Formats: sequence, C-alpha cells, structure tokens
Amino acid sequence: MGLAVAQMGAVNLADSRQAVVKRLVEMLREAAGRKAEFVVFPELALTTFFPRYWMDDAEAVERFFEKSMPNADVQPLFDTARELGVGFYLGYAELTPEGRQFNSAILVDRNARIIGKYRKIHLPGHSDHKPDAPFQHLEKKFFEVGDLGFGVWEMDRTRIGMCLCNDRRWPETYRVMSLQSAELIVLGYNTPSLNIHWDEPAHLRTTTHEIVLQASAYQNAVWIGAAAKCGHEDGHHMIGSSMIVAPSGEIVARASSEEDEVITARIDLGLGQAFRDHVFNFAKHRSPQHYRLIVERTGAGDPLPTARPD
Ligand code: CDV
Repeated sequence: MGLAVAQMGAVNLADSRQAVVKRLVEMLREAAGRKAEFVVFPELALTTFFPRYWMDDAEAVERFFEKSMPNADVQPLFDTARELGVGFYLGYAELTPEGRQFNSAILVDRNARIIGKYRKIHLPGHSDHKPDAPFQHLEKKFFEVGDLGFGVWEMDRTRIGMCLCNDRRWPETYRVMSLQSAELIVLGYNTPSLNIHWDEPAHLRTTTHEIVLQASAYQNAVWIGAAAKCGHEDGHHMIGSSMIVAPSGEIVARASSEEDEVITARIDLGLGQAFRDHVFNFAKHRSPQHYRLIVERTGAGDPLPTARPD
C-alpha cells in the first residue's frame, strides 16, 4: 500500500478555511503523484489549535466547529480525492445536529465516501480558565469524551483503525484495535512543545512521541501513520516529527521540517502478519484472565492479594 502522511505547518487564527483546504488539496495531489493511495492529515486540521484560547462555547462553535461533513469549504478536498482515487483521514472539530461537540476524525475511501468516524477518547488538558498559564489547553471544556470506541474499518482489503493525538500515549488505544486485526493505525496530533502543567523539558515532547509510536507499532504488529500540525501558530510552538512506523518499531519515513510536508512509504502489510504469526500471536500467547485490572480499575490502587510462593 502507498501511504502518505501530510504534515501541516502552522494554521494561524487569521487563516480562512478555504486557504487551509487549498493547502490540503495541494498535499493530496503531491501524495497521489508519489503513488500514495491513502493520506493521513492532522488533528483539528482545518483551524488553528483553538483549545489554547479561553472563550465561551458559543464563540468556539461559531468559529471553529464543522456543522456538517463535508461542507462547502471542505468539498474541494473530497472532490480531489475522488478525482485522484485517493482515500484520507482528516481530523476536525465536530458539532452534531444535537449540539454535541467532539474532537473527531473521519476515514474517507477512494470514492470520497466517509466510511468511518472516530471521536477522541483521551482528552488532555483542563476545563477551567488558567489566567496565569502561557496558554490554555481546553480540550476538556470544548469536547465530550468520544462515544464511538476504537473502531477498525476495512478499506481496499486493509484494516485501518483511527485515534487522535493524546490517544497515542495510551497502550489500550492500540490493543483494542489490534484485537480487531487492525493492520494500520492512523492519527493526527497537535503537541505543544511547552507543557503548561509542569516544567517538562521541551525535547521530551518529541522523545515520548517517538517512543510511544515505535513501541506501540511493535507490540501490536501494526503500521502507524502519524501527522502533526506544527511550527509556530501565532507564536505558539508545536512539535513536528510526523512519521510512518513499521510493525518492527522502525521509523521508515519522517518529516524533516515544521512546514507543510508530505512523507511517503510503500508499506508491506505482510510484515505485520509475520509478527502476528509468531511473537505476537495473540490467540496463542495472550492470557486475558490476568489482565482484568485493566478494565476493572481506572486509577492505580493497592496491590492485589497474590498466592504465596511455595
Ligand atoms: N492535542 C493533544 O492531545 N495534545 C497532547 C498534549 C497536551 C500532551 C498530546 O498528547 O500531544
């Protein structure tokens, strides 16, 4: 399969949806020219990373949420995908007809049909105003926890799962999808290089990003395509390092800029199968009876009573 990850440089507050979609269309064309059949775009790809700004929900909805998908602004992306026969993953802020707000991603096939939707489950940040912080991270204010679970869809005989940004740090995300035989997991992210909650060294933001993608690809025998929105959005810096990771845990393609940049790889789905047949043959080696705490507990608690060793 020809896989492309389309990293985006900054989207500033002043940028219109039409201008952003034009950039996405250009990258879709570049990816198709490099024989990609599927393109991964970032989280909240159509706007600036607006959870960094304090505002009321009505203003956020008016300025940053999509009331339907596709809509007139985004239609050129769908039209180009159909023309080129390329599928894509796209993250955006979703307002449902009932007025619910989610941080969502869609899976669009090569005929430009939406065949899957994911709503972000692991929402980071806070819901209160932090006037002393250098910026806000209001995902817990602007979005509900996703209600669709971690789905896997078959597209062109490839099983694809989706998640979003902070989800990539949690092992449960990948395992739930690999237990549905996912072969490729795709995600978009907006990762500020500054942590407003503690004095985290900036380089760790990229180091932890690499570690989770490489370890998770290997432990779940999946390919991962991860697309950043990065660079300085109105002065707020976010990490780049968009990448394609093999089931061996190796990084096979990586963005080198913090601008719009398309990276591609021909991914061999048979490589994942080799790991699934041997070291990670789940049916043969997993022991779920010993994993019960994972679904029974949320926070860490006391050790369980264990059998005495003889
Ligand atoms: N948009 C995100 O989910 N960002 C988080 C930050 C806050 C750590 C991330 O995991 O990259």
